[in-house]
Amino acid sequence: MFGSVSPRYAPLTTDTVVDYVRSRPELRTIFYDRDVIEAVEVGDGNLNLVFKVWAQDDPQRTIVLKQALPYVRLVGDSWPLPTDRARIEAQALEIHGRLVPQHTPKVYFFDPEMYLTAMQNLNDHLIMRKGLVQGVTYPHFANHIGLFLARTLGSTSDLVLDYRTKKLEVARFINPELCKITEDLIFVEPYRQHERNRYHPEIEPQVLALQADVALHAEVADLKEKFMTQAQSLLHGDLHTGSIMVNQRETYVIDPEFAFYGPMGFDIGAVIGNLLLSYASHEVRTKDPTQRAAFRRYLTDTIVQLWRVFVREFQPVWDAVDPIDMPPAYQQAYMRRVLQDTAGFGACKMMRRIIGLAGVEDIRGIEDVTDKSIAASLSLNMAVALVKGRHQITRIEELVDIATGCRPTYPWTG
Ligand code: SR1
Ligand code: MG
Repeated sequence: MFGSVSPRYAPLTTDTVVDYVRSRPELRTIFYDRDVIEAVEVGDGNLNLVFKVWAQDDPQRTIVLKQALPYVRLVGDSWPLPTDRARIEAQALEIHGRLVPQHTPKVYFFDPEMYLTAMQNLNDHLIMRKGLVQGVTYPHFANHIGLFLARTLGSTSDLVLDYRTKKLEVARFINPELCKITEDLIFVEPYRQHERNRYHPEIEPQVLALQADVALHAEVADLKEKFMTQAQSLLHGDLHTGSIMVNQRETYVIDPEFAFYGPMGFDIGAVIGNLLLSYASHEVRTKDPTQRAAFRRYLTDTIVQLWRVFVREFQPVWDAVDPIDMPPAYQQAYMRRVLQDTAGFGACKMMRRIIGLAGVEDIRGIEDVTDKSIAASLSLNMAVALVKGRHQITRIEELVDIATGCRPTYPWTG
């Protein structure tokens, strides 16, 4: 255990959640005494309880309650996890809400004794990963997420915060156990035989080759070191397409419980790596070549556009720095480093989803094992090419070209 849990803490159930809601003064403008209140537990993530709660006669009056469990839900109480992550998430949501309110769910309150946040129910939005699996496109996503990344990463960096605030913020967001999950699941376990790995046996030859690739290990070690030591900006820390809710008009970023001060490229890479996993999955998910090409074009255009928007929206940060301290050549080198980090971290995020404990529906949800192996093989080839090729990348189009130039190795020949 990580310290003691509050004596008031009890995991909510569908039987207790309604009384809890009625007890909260912050919710009196949403739910009235006369209401019949209904609730369902909908958490399908790896860690927490999530309840949707609504008034029976007016389902538009609705909220979500997210409560931390003291262990990893995916595995059980053999893997304890600090409930302090709920505080981290609430404080990150507060910052995101200030910087990009249009992309952050409204928070009604945080209960520090129940490790629970009450927030807007994004009822009209879908987890982006589910939409991408279906081949749905989101025309505003690139602009929205590019802006989200520029604002949240730029405004929390040393380029904007004063020296003291930045260091106090780094301290406030120290998140060791959640970072340790990332360090192990993303930077360690996929590259060795490990009991927590979960790849399907058909892909084993390619996994074993990757696990024997010493040059790859050196690159991953480099990225791990950067993840652990570069307190560049306040990261979301887990910005995959399961942490994004979308519809045709809007984009919301949820679930920043892995937030900490780390390298910007980790968040940008998470988005791009997951878009590339979707790209790989449609090698088999979309059988019609014309449809496949169109959807993949959407994915690659999105990657290019989100980076361009990120750079454009980051420009006001550069416009405000002292040009003697940070001349244009430094600024360009900084952005190039972020781009190369993006490629490397995105690639590590792809490999972990194929080999490691927590997979993603895009790939692991493919039922036919041959199809799944093709998509997994392509994902791994894209990821290895990106990790190894990232030092030469100077433009986002080059990142896309490296990834889209790959083919699956499966089925094996010879
Ligand atoms: C044991 S937790 C596995 C994963 O779930 C979260 O969403 C993070 O991605 C973490 O790595
Ligand atoms: Mg999450």
